[in-house]
Amino acid sequence: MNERLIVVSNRLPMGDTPSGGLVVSLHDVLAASGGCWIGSHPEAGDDHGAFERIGEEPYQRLAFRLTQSEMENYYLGYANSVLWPLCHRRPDLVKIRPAYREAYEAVNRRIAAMIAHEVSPEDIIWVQDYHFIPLARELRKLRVTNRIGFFLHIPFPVLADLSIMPQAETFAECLAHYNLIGLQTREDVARCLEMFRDDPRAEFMTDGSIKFGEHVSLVHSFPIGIDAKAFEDEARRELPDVFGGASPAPFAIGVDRLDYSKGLPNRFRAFGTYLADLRPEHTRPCLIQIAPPTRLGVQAYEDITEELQGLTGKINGQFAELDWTPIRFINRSVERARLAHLFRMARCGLVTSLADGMNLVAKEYIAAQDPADPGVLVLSQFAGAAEDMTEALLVNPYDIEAMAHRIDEAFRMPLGERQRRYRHCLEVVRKTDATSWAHNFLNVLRSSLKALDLAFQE
Ligand code: ADQ
Repeated sequence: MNERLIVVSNRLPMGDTPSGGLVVSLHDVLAASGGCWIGSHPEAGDDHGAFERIGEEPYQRLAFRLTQSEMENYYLGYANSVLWPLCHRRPDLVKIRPAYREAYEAVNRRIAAMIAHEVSPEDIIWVQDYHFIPLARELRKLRVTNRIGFFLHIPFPVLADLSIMPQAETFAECLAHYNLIGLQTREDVARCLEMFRDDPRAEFMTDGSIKFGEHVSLVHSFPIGIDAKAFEDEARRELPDVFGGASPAPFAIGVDRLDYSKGLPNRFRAFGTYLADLRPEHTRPCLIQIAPPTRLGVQAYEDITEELQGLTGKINGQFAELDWTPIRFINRSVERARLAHLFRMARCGLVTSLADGMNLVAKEYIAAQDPADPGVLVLSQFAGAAEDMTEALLVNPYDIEAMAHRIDEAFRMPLGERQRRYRHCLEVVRKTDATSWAHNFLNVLRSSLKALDLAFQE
């Protein structure tokens, strides 16, 4: 059998040296299977009916270009102003416009038609994330009978919020066209099953699969991870002088895309409360927050940027001294080697998401620590990572006082306890790494389908 893996994601990863857990792990799997990766690229040719082929080795990359209107209505619109806020429990930020939904459906139809031309009978297709929920349905309409799996990188929405979505009844139906629905956590699986249980069209089979019309799907959790070994190695490399000669006081670090789901205002407020009420006298701790802007053009992202600039100004205005700036708010992305180095130097890593599929920064922070003198991860109970990393300092990010106390605890924690917690978290990071994520998903996709094929033959 000459099986190829076809990965579909919103954006095509570029560059010869891939970085980031997801890209690296898929890169390896694709290279081994001689498969192909399909995704958008801003410089792809604008032939609307065919992919542009970029490179052949070690696997093919097939690019498509999104038009200006598709960017506005499909990407910034339906994907990031409807589905993203809805899945992150911010229905107040959902913007419903008919043009968004139409563009979302149209892009999924267009890409499905292009994939249908590419696919061979033995291929398996793995669709990534909320940009492409209807893709399997569109492929099935074109009589593509291959195995198709789907992985949702963000939280599965709560049932009560689903009805806010335009054409809410199609959500379950679209998902049911996938043979395997992969989610980050067991809690996500529970929410997805609750949705199917609430839907009279869905029938639960004795083997745990769900029958929906003529389709049978499995729902399973596959916690995503990082390339742990590579990140541990990266953090061990000596880098000269990241602070330009000034040796830093103990500091906490946050690294996030500048997104309202990451709980940054609450984090800044908690740090302010820590400075005001808990900081030992004569100490000058800092919070280094690295947060490059994303999704420019969506109002909610402009609002959060402004709110954070205001908070930084206020807290620094209140506490700064001529030679001490308590919050350093850096709106840029930082290269990975430097990031790993900063993680290792930081006494405390802050991940305070209000909702988050997994949060890879939590795993990167742990992988970067020095085992002889590790820092402490303060982790939101609402990040998917908290389901397994139970020895991080878990916190409710809505509780500012509690977060301030967690920061204090992290700065004061004795070495023995730091090491114990670190070792437990590191074990989780290594066990649920990027490679096992991809392999586990693909193994279940293959084996579930064998079982289903047999069932259909009987
Ligand atoms: P994101 O919301 O992007 O991912 P996250 O999982 O934290 O969140 O991944 C961010 C990645 O970007 C990390 O590797 C991080 O190091 C990097 N990064 C962030 N800020 C950076 C900066 N300033 N400079 C350089 N690198 C930076 C979505 C979901 C998550 C889920 C992932 C993967 O929202 O919940 O964990 O997909 O499934």
